[in-house]
Amino acid sequence: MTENTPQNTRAGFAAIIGAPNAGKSTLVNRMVGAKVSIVTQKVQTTRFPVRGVAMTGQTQIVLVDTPGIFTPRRRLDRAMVRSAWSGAEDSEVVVHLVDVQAELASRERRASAGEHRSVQDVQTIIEGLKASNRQVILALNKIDGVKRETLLAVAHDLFETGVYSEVFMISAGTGAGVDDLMAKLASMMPDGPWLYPEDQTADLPARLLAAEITREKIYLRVHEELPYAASVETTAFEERPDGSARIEQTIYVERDGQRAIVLGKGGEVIKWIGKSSREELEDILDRKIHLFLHVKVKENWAEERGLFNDMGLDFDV
Ligand SMILES: Nc1nc2c(ncn2[C@@H]2O[C@H](COP(=O)(O)OP(=O)(O)OP(=O)(O)O)[C@@H](O)[C@H]2O)c(=O)[nH]1
Ligand SMILES: [Mg+2]
Repeated sequence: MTENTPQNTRAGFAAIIGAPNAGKSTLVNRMVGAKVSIVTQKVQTTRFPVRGVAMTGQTQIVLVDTPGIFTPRRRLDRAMVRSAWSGAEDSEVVVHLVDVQAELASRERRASAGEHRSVQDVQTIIEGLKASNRQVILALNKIDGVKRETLLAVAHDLFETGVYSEVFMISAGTGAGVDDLMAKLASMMPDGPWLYPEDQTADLPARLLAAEITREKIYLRVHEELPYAASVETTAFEERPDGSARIEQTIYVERDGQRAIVLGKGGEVIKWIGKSSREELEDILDRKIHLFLHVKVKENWAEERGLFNDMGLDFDV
C-alpha cells in the first residue's frame, strides 16, 4: 500500500445474474457510469463475465456482468451458463435481476392455462440459487411502464421462494431505484483495499473490447436475420506513432447467406457496422481508430477451442 491509500476502504464483488435479456449489462453500465459491457435487444448478447468497477464513497464495488442463464443446448451456451454461475460463486453478493415485463407477459399466457409460474429461466435460476446458499438480492428490472400493484404482486410471489434477503425495484434503463440498490451493495462489501485503481472502470483487454463493440453493432443492425450466428475476432491491434490505432477484425458467420446479410447490398451494412464501431471505439479509447473488417464463413466457429480461450470460457463443459 502506498502512503496516499485512503483509510477505511471497502471492496468486493457483486455478481449480476438473470435470464437472457433481463437488462444485466444495462444495469452494470448504469452503476459504473460508463459503457463496460455491450447491450442489445437480442437475447444472449453477453458471452462471458465482464467486470465493471463502481465507486461510491470509500467503497469499491466490482460488478460482474454475466451471460444470461437459460437451458443450454450448444457448447457455447453451456460454457456461457457455466461462467455465469461461477461469476456468482466468486462474489460477496448476488443480484438476481428479473425482467418484470417478461415475467408479466409469461404470467398472462399461463393464467389462461390455469398456471401461475414464472418464466422458465427464472425458475431454473431460483432452483440454482437455492442450491448455492448465497446471499441473494432480488431486483425487479424494467419497472418503467408497469403498474405498482402489479409489481408488488410479482415481488411478493418471487420473495416467497425464500432465496432472497431483500427486494429492489429498478429501471436500469431510466436509472430509477438504482442508487438504492448501489447503496445496499456498498454496505455489503467487506473492509479491505480497493481491487482496482480508483479511476478504472473496466478491465477488458482492448482487443476483446474492440471485438465486443463490433459484435454489438452487428446485432443492433441485423439481429433478426442473424440469430446467434456471428462472432468477432480482433486479428491485429497496432498502436501507431501518431497516437492512432489500426485494428483489424474478422467477423465469422456460419453460412454464405449470413455473409451476404452482414455485407449488405453494395456493402452498405458492413460500412454502417464499421463506422458505428469505429466511432464508439474512438470515444472509448480516446484516440483515432482505423478499423478494417473482414467477413468469413466458418461453419463451426462456435466449436473452436481458441474462441473459448479468448473469452475465458471453458471449452469442455
Ligand atoms: N424498458 C426497459 N428496457 C430495458 C431496461 N433495462 C434494459 N432494457 C433493455 O433490455 C434489452 C436487453 O438489455 P441487456 O442489458 O443487453 O440485457 P442482458 O441481461 O445483459 O442480456 P444478455 O446479455 O443477452 O443476457 C435492451 O434492449 C435494453 O435496452 C429497463 O429498465 N427498461
Ligand atoms: Mg448482457
